[in-house]
Amino acid sequence: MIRYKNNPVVKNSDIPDIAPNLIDATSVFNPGAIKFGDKYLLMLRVQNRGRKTFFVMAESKDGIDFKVENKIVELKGLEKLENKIYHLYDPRLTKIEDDYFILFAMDIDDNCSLGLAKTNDFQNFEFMGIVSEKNVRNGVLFPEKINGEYYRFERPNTAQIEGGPLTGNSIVLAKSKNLIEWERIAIVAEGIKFYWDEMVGSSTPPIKTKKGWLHTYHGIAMHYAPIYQMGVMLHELNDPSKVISRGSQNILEPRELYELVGQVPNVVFPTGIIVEEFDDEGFAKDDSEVKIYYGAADTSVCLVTTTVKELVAHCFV
Ligand code: BMA
Repeated sequence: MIRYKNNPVVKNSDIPDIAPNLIDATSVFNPGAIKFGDKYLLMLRVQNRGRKTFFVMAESKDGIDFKVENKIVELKGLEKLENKIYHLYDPRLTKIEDDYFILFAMDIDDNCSLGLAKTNDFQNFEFMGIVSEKNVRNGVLFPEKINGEYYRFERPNTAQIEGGPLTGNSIVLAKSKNLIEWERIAIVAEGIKFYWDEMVGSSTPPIKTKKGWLHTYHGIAMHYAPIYQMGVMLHELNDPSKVISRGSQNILEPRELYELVGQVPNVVFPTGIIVEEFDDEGFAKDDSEVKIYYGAADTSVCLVTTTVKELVAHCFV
């Protein structure tokens, strides 16, 4: 994993003032990422000084220099919800056929659930609904149907960090006929006590490779103050409930100052992945560059690059 030398790629000072809600933004982190035509897009999680969260789009020609839009993303239909909405955050972007989907965490009422939205142009967004049971976070959609159904990983929030947030120690595979109602199939990964990934949750949407579905996740070491890191695992193409191999070590951990110090120290939290090259059958090419965007210390957006081949290899370390 090679950190971009001028990280962070987006920081709070890059967020334009958008009156009245976003003036002198406090932090920007955990972005969704996607290639849209010849542009790289990020859907940023931006916090204002009231610690209220907003989604703001940013675009780039090279995946490095981002221009942040001068407007807050509006999800049409969200206003019809009767629930009390506190925050929308940690968006993951997936293209399925001709549509682009945003799966994100929603702090509502007394819990966190997954929300889904759809767009075709990244200008108009349609809220599709709350699409999980209560207490679920870290949803990532597969980019294609498997045996005629949609798939995702999700992370039930069932573990309480002392003095911290409700988190979880299992990643669950679920399937759906319509993207709205989901049926859980199997636990695919659990936290491993005393090591780097005691708590776990999916990071970025799965990537189809010839070797299997490549799935990045975050692991939290809990021995003292939490340390958020990133790992990889590989799932069978026709049946992602089967894990081919899960790396035993993290592939990215807080080391640089911008990861060690900030709003929440010791955090790398990847949420966006862009693979540059796919073959004609839709498999990510072995030698293709992979860009991974992550939140650093819940304060800024950073970039690491690697290749498909290296990520796959690390599933077996
Ligand atoms: C998790 C989520 C993430 C956040 C991380 C570190 O529980 O809330 O959004 O980046 O904690 O604070």
